[in-house]
Order: sequence, then C-alpha cells, then structure tokens
Amino acid sequence: MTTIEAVRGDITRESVDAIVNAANSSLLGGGGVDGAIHRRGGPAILEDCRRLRASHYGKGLPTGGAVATTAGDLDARWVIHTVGPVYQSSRSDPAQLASCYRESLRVADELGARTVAFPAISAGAYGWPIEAAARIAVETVRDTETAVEEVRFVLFDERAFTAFADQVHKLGRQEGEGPFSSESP
Ligand code: AR6
Repeated sequence: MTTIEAVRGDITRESVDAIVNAANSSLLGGGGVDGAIHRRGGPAILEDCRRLRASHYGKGLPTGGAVATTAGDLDARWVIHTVGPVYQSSRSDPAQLASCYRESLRVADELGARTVAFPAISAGAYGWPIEAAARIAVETVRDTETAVEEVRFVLFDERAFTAFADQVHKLGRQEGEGPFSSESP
C-alpha cells in the first residue's frame, strides 16, 4: 500500500530515496524546480544528464518519459527526471501528464526506491491549471501499482499545496482514512 501525502516546501530539502524533477526534454537544466535541483544537487547531476544525452537519449527525453540520474549533493539517492506536457487549453492531453507520474514510479521501482518526492509537474512554466494538475497527479499515483511505500507531493506555494491537499483528502474520504494524509507546514 502506498501512502500519499502533500506537504508544503522546497523539494530540494527533502530526504527521500528519489526526488522527481520537472525537467524539459533537453535534460540540460532550466528554471523552476529543475533549476533548484541542479543548483542544490551540484554538477554531478548535469554530468549524468549529458551522458544520457550522449547515449540513449540523443534526441532528448520524450514528453511523458522518465529517467534517473545520481542525486549529487541532495539528500536522496536518485533524481528521476520527467518531462511534463506544455498546457495548450483544449488540445492538452492529460494522459501525457499522467504518464509522467506512472513512468517515474516505474523507474523508482526499477531502482528499488521506496520513498519518492514529486513536484507539481507542468504546473509552473508549462502552464497546467493547478486543480487539474493536482487531480491527475493524485489519481494517477493512486491507480499505479508500485512497490513505492511513500509518495510525497512537495508543493512550493500555498495554492499548489491547497490543490494537492484537497485531492489527497478526497482520496481519504473515498477510501476511508488511513493510508492518505496531508500536512501543513
Ligand atoms: N520545490 C518544489 N516545487 C517547486 C520548486 C521547489 N524548489 N521550485 C518551483 N516549484 P516548473 P513545469 C514548483 O516551472 O511547469 C523548467 O525550466 C512551481 O511553483 O518548475 O513542469 C524546466 O526546465 C510549480 O508549482 O515546472 C522546463 O523547461 C511546479 O514546481 C519547465 O520549467 C512546477 O513548475 C518545466 O515546467
């Protein structure tokens, strides 16, 4: 059974087996949570990313895919990089966003990670409305079979935290309290 929780905070401060990065397909860094992870994690993460580009991902990581690197100086064993879809109103495909969560958990299972921290993928620069982003995130994790024991959504701002916490509470009401929780700072 996977425990799902929502907390407010900076994901680069989390102690978990794997931290998920909302990357772009170049894997070579960017702003937002991606910039923060590379800054705090140090150059070893980028070195791994460059190696991946030179080997399996010459054309970059496709939208909805996920791949792991070292976590460098972060308090984690791995960073799992995933590429969310850019929001384009009615043309946006929720399945691509769901794939980010599913593929990240698949990679986590391959690695043997038991605790995983996720940011709100696609909900920043990529423009996904936070309520929909939160619903897709929480429902996908709930519906994915995984050996991961704890999924922690780490939300930077109050609005994102509220959206995710609402979804986590909703699961709690549907399933009966127990495995699902959310926490204020
Ligand atoms: N900890 C937790 N959440 C954070 C942090 C942090 N340190 N910093 C930002 N967020 P974004 P995207 C939140 O833009 O929408 C990058 O340039 C932020 O408030 O990081 O998937 C990549 O290289 C928002 O709620 O990711 C790509 O080019 C959420 O993280 C592009 O942005 C996601 O915002 C990806 O865009």
